[in-house]
Amino acid sequence: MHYYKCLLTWITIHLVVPFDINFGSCTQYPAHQDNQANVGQAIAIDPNGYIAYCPCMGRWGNQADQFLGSLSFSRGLNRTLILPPWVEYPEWSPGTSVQIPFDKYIRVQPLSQYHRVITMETFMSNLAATVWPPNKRIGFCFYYRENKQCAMKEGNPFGPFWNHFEIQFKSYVEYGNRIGGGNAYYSFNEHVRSAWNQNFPAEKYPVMAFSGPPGDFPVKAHDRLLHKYVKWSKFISGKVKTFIKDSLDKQRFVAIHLRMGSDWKSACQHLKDHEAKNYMESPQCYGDNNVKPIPYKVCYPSENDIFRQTKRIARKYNVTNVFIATDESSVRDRLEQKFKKEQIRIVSLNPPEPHVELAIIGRAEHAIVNCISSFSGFAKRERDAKNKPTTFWSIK
Ligand SMILES: Nc1nc2c(ncn2[C@@H]2O[C@H](COP(=O)(O)OP(=O)(O)O)[C@@H](O)[C@H]2O)c(=O)[nH]1
Ligand SMILES: [Mg+2]
Repeated sequence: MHYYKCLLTWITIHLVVPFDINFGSCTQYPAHQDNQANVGQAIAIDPNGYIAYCPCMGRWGNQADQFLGSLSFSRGLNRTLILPPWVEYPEWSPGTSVQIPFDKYIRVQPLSQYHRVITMETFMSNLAATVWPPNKRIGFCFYYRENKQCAMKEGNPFGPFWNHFEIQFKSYVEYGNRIGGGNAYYSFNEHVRSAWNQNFPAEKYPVMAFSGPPGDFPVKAHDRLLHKYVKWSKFISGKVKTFIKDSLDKQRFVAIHLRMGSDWKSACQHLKDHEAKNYMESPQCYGDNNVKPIPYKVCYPSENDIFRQTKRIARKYNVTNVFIATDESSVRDRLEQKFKKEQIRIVSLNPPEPHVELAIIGRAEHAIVNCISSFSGFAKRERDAKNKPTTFWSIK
């Protein structure tokens, strides 16, 4: 049955329809439940080409940060952005990764108000066989590693990411020195754009598949504003709604993000050992031209400071509920005890779910977050997009 369906599809694509419509290939990559409607749909082919990339750096915070630069880059080049699955690293299986469809967490439709996008599952299931046949699969990297090859699939998550879609690269191109080096992703710049288009025209390179995100980390100030097109999926917002109804009795609340796990403590140690004016997501609170060293406590605040700062905000907003999102539950437990005496109730999500916690922070009257953390950065951008106030630990 499957064979006949595939054959029929092939005949339809190759003999019946004009070149710019595709009705699907034989391999189906499952989309998230919110987006099932797309499977098997007729989809127009973008003659300007596509951009694909592996979100191969960091976890959610980093991936979501670099997604904005990649979105902006794609619009500058006027190519459709293929929305990659999010890469997650299961705790129970160190050294491996899993690919989670983009639209499990973030809606596709609002993004298309800014630029043309398609999920990687939909692209691979419906268009790849025609637009990007195996002999056209060329990997793009900033610099070659050795033997004129990009390390597209070396190590985790690089290998598992492309293998998830059974993608093999036939050849490679390096673009760093052909496109103006450090400015390669500023595709709104006329010189940069024409360098990309001249070197890599869509006819020869229908898909530019990048080994990593074609966007800066941390996200540039102008691209941060694109967060207004980033909306939580129904899957996440449904969970948020339930939590606010059941655990907060729909009452007003303030939220705090405590990034305090052991990996973070070692990362913050860098600020004790070296003077740094920029560190990870720090431009979100210090801007791009900070001149003073960043104090350690901005990265890793003391529990006393957290207590005082939170109490002040709770009083200011006249709320008795404080939502805590954290990667270190022992800090939360100690704070819970301290706040009991203040008639303030600490609420958190149990079991923890990072995306749902972030989305809850997005709904609070006020949020205090970590300037250095890209996970916090997501909350800050979402709240800015909604004109909601946010402050940072240990910054006046
Ligand atoms: N459940 C939960 N997980 C968190 C929280 N903060 C951090 N994490 C986890 O730690 C990871 C931090 O990595 P990343 O997102 O790259 O942000 P960054 O390292 O803080 O810049 C997140 O993706 C989560 O998996 C939190 O408040 N709640
Ligand atoms: Mg990180």
